[in-house]
Amino acid sequence: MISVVVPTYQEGDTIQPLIRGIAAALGTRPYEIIVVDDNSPDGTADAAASLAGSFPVKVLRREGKQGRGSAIRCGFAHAVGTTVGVMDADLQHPPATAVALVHEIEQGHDIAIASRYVRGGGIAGWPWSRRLISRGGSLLTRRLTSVRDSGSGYFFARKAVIDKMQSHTKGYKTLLCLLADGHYSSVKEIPYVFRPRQHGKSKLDTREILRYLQLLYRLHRQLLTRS
Ligand SMILES: Nc1nc2c(ncn2[C@@H]2O[C@H](COP(=O)(O)OP(=O)(O)OP(=O)(O)O)[C@@H](O)[C@H]2O)c(=O)[nH]1
Ligand SMILES: [Mg+2]
Repeated sequence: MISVVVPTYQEGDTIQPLIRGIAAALGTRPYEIIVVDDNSPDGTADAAASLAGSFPVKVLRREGKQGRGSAIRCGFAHAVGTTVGVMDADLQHPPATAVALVHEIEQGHDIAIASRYVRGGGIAGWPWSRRLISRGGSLLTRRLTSVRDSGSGYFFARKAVIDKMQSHTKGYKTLLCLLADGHYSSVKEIPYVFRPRQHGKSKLDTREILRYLQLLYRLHRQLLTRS
């Protein structure tokens, strides 16, 4: 069983095409899609719930906007699959790549990451400022992990690996926390091209960037005290 966790805030235009896309990608494999919505005023949760009769969709409705990392953790807590994935709702993460990621887990890898920074991957249409933040962010993690796109928001992992995540490292960048915890033996990166948003608005703001820097600082300090 595969559980796909999708955090949403104001993604009413894309949540339905996303659900259909995941269903098409996973085909006959048993799966569930867990949409974790923070009371989006645009009715994202209702739009997702209206497909629950046709697809295995669970909608978790939270009272207010509590951040992407917290929404993902909430989804993990409800996931029943032995393989658990995370993807954004704005169609920047192509659903078709999900099957390649799941395949890597089936082949024995513990974590499979959709990566912008391996051969064949990339970013289309981002301004230089966003590229710099993303690339700079990834470079800052090099001492923590050899994974090239450790800031990716699109990955699958064994539930057993996720369950071992320590609570104090469950931050905004979920994948980085998972990698820093180190409860896995093999990771595979699969290339994909991250496209600009076509609908809705970005939720990446200065506060999220500061939270990321704080997390990096904490993880580096943890690394130093371990060695
Ligand atoms: N439940 C929940 N979901 C969130 C929250 N903030 C962001 N998200 C979702 O997390 C995913 C990623 O957020 P984005 O705003 O797309 O971040 P990004 O992809 O780094 O930025 P863009 O390239 O500008 O889209 C999307 O599916 C959002 O709807 C939140 O506070 N709560
Ligand atoms: Mg996005």
